[in-house]
Amino acid sequence: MVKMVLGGAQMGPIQKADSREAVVARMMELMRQAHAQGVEFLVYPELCLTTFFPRWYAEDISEFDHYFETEMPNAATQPLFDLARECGMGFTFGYAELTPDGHHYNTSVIVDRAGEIVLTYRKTHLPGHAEYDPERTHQHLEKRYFEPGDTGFGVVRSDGMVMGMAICNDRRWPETFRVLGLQGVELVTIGYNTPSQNSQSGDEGLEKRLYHSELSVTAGAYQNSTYVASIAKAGTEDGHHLMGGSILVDPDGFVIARATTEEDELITAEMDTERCAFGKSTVFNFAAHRRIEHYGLIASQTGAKAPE
Ligand code: CDT
Repeated sequence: MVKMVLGGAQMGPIQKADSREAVVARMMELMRQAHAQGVEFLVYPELCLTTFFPRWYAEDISEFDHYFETEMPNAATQPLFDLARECGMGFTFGYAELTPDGHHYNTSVIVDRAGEIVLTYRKTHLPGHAEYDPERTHQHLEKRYFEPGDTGFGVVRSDGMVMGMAICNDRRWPETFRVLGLQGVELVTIGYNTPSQNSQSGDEGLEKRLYHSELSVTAGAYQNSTYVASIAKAGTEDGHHLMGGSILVDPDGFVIARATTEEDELITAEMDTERCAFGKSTVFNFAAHRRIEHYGLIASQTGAKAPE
């Protein structure tokens, strides 16, 4: 069981022109603030070393390989790993990964207090589209630049608690949380880049998007009796607005910390993994109550099939 201060490091916008070194300096500043406030585990957003480049179309996708990291840590991120080790702080962050054999993933890692990567996750649910779509108000080309992740939703017991990761759109799928819940997860970390406007629906703006994000995350926390840290990259990147709304959520589904800006902003809350035990042993005691004989469709069918 672990009692500690959990931190969420919301990041403000990152422009195309910003260097990795400049971004890592901002991440380190947030880590120093977190350390001063007693944080022992810090959560950064999805794709937090670069601008959210899937909003741009490139005919030849290799033109965007410069947004990808070929190793982790690397020269630009090593100072962050070093600072975390000095502070005795675990952390997680997202980045675009290009593997030695040429695969492109939207990836996040958990780094323990000793500075070692202890879990890698590659995004499962890739939203958007693969080809330029002139009908949309803006492009969301994750299906063009990334392959669906090959890791699945794993967990790791690290620094005394069971942790797992999801990335952005994954949070909208209850399957994500349940697969992590079935492995006893006590902290789910989620980074996101969510445009504040739906590119295909003019009436889905910032307010609805913030609501749907919070609804998904608080439900996932409650239904699996786990803490969740859901952390944004926010603000206007090269003219395109991303919503903020970073939150930390307790195992009863209540928001225990909330960002109020669209800038680099630290949020913190006390967490105690013992609080996960009540829900996991009562209403969401999976061993006692789940009826898997009726859940087969979830793992055998993608599209919905309504009766004639
Ligand atoms: N980055 C990411 O996954 N964003 C999506 C936008 C959905 S609209 C294509 C999200 O679910 O927040």
